[in-house]
Amino acid sequence: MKITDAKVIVTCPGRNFITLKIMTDEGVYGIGDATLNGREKSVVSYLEDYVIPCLIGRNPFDIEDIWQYLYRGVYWRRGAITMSAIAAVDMALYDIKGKALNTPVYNLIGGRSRTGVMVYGHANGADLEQTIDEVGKYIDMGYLAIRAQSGIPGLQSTYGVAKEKMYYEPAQNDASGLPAVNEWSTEKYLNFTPKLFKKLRDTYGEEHHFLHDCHHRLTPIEAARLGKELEPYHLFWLEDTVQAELQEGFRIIRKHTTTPLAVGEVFNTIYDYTTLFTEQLIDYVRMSLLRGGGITHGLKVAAMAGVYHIRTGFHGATDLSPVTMAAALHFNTAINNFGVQEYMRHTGETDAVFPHEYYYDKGYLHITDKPGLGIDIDEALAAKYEYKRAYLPVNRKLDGTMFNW
Ligand code: EZ4
Ligand code: CO
Repeated sequence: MKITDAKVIVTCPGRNFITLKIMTDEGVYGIGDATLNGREKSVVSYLEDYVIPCLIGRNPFDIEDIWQYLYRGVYWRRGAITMSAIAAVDMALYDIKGKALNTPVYNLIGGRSRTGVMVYGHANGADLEQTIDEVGKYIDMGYLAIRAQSGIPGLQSTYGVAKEKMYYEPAQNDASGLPAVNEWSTEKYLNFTPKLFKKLRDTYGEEHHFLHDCHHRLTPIEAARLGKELEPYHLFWLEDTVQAELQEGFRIIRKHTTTPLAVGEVFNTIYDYTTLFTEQLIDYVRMSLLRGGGITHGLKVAAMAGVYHIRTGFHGATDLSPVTMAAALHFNTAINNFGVQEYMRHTGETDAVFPHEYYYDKGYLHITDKPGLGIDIDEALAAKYEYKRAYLPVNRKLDGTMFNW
């Protein structure tokens, strides 16, 4: 079998998605997600101008060699753009191999390890009372794990609080077409957040898993304080407490708290994790297959994580397309050290562009035995939605100082 052609499909059914489609001489094609929220066109160029010419004529079954060619062979390694582009190729090749061998992708990487993939949903409200109510709605929908984010008294905007409750959309411009500006106070946040989780446990008891995302806004010692104060409420995890480039910072957090830690949605290779893994400083790997070089690299990361008692909890926000979700579900079904999968729902508009096999039932996502990834793109429908530049917000402290979003 030979790759004969490949193309990049740009669409915006409510938000921007980039999809790579690889075609073969036997008529089988595969698709992969290449969406990098807020910087989408950089990956389009990377694929069209540099990657696609290298794929033509290759045997699509040689997934490892093609991966290494695109990683080692480029000299300029790592980074969100490079690794997202490689991920798109990798997902598409697995999709092709599954279809060609007439088997679902999970059978190519270990087979079935579990009956379903536990997911967590996103409950959020403008204030404490509303957030408590929103969590109740997720419990009513059967979710076993729920992330809770709330507006903070005294701050006009907070990460994770959306107007459209089910479909959180972080990328949207301000009136001038530039990034919206959020407002931040670590003091207000740290004083408020333990109250939220106390109220959640008082209201709903111990049965459900509760999660929370700090979105990189604390220093290690502040994260240690929060982790410690949240201990009585038994969180499933506390996510992205600090700006994560400094792996050594996690030593301080770990020394002070037993609250489980998750990190990595902005990471893109196994090398971002070496200190975190070998010193057992975290509990969950957040790097999605999209950001981290696809299934080929994800398998290596999960294998190394497993040695250190670390499980997966992949990023699954609305800005990762249903193609990444399909790939993640095959992956999560096959590996042993799966923990949880983030599931921020896509809108009906997006789901129509990406017809898929996976479905939600009572707290779990399930895949079917359809060969490949069980995902497709409706190109005619995709063509109706023109790309719109949309930035992620930026974040400033109350005195105007530029901060982490
Ligand atoms: O901010 O995917 O856990 N999920 C998150 C997301 C990220 C977005 C950025 O594009 O932190 O909301
Ligand atoms: Co996050």
